[in-house]
Amino acid sequence: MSSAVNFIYFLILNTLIVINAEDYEIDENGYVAYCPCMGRFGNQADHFLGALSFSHALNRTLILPPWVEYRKGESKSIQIPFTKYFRVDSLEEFTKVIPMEDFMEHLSDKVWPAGRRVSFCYSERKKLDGTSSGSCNAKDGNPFFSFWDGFGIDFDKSEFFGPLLTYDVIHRGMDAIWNEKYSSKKWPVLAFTGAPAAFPVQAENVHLHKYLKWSNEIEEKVKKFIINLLPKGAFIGIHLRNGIDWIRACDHIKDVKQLFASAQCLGYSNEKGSLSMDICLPSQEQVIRKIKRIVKKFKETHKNNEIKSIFVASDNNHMIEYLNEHLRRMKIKAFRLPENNPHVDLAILGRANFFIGNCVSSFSAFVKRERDSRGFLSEFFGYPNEKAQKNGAKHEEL
Ligand SMILES: Nc1nc2c(ncn2[C@@H]2O[C@H](COP(=O)(O)OP(=O)(O)OP(=O)(O)O)[C@@H](O)[C@H]2O)c(=O)[nH]1
Ligand SMILES: *[C@@H]1O[C@H](CO)[C@@H](O)[C@H](O)[C@H]1NC(C)=O
Repeated sequence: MSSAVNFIYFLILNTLIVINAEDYEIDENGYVAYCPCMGRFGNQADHFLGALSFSHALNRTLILPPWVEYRKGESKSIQIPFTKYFRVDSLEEFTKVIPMEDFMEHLSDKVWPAGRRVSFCYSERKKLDGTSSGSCNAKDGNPFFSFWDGFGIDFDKSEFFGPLLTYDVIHRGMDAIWNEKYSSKKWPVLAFTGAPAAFPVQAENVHLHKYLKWSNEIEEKVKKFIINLLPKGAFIGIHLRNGIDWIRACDHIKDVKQLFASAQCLGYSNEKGSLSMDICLPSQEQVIRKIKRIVKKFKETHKNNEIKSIFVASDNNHMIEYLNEHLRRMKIKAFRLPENNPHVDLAILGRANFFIGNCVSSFSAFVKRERDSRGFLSEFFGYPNEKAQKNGAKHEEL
């Protein structure tokens, strides 16, 4: 090789190294890591917004954890990189973040070397067999083990931060107390056994959803589906949560005032209504009635953009035939994704001209938040109450 070519190689190599070093600067203010160990996607997304708010309040970098997923017939969870579903740059507009894969590969040896890894939990977590060991036992159970072990992380010590400290940095100036008790010099990484966040997401953190933007991969799939498979024209997206686990969960509504995400329609202190079976598990008749009503309402306000189709997302029964049968006269057809893909389902629901969700479901809540941040319209099955609505309408007429 000539020396000129060599020199060019040297230049390229050097630039690459510089870029690399710049990309992975250490945050002297420290990091927050956690395992999204509770629930499935909707639950984890609620927790994520809280964790984002928490790390922002402490002025630490949030280590973006992979999403924890469960596959039928597999006993261990699998971890999907955060960036498979979401963009990093839009989150950076709000606060400091780094994907966990990048942190572990490029920074952990310097910032958080093996032998000095402390797990944080509110109070002791018993071992799987129920015995006590004065530890967070951060890797005990599923998905706890798979999550941390997937990165080769072992914990050397536990730190119980309760009962003096809580995650609630929105009230009571908790952020200052955290930083006082756990300086970034001594505690570069606060690694929590679960999300440093509340479920459901606190009202004050709902707006953070605007920084959560779907990855290009998901956006591409959404575009393909809408362009190639849906008829031209406006469409309503609906979420039908009706699997066996949900039917069982709805059994509990008689014992509680709120269930899962229900605060999104009932208000956090039930100031906007109370739970009912119509809200948790609407009947087929209620579903079709609500759709018809929305179609008519939409027609009045969007004269040149009538509803042409319904996009159905569901964990179980999409009711496609039933919907087609009952919407034939309105010349509206129902569609679904050919495959089971929760994230593409969510992203399509986010794009619909109107959305009808399940108020109790945190899966629906994801869509509602995304749509709110864009000023798109949404409603819920069974809410507001049909009778109340009719009375309200009569009232207005008088
Ligand atoms: N593909 C697809 N999957 C869904 C749909 N609704 C629910 N699921 C699946 O069921 C899971 C429900 O759990 P979450 O996402 O936590 O939401 P949730 O409705 O509040 O339900 P629970 O947490 O189980 O009480 C989702 O993560 C999906 O895996 C849907 O419309 N489409
Ligand atoms: C927040 O952390 C950054 C380093 O990531 C630092 O430059 C900045 O001064 C900190 N802000 C405050 C208010 O402490």
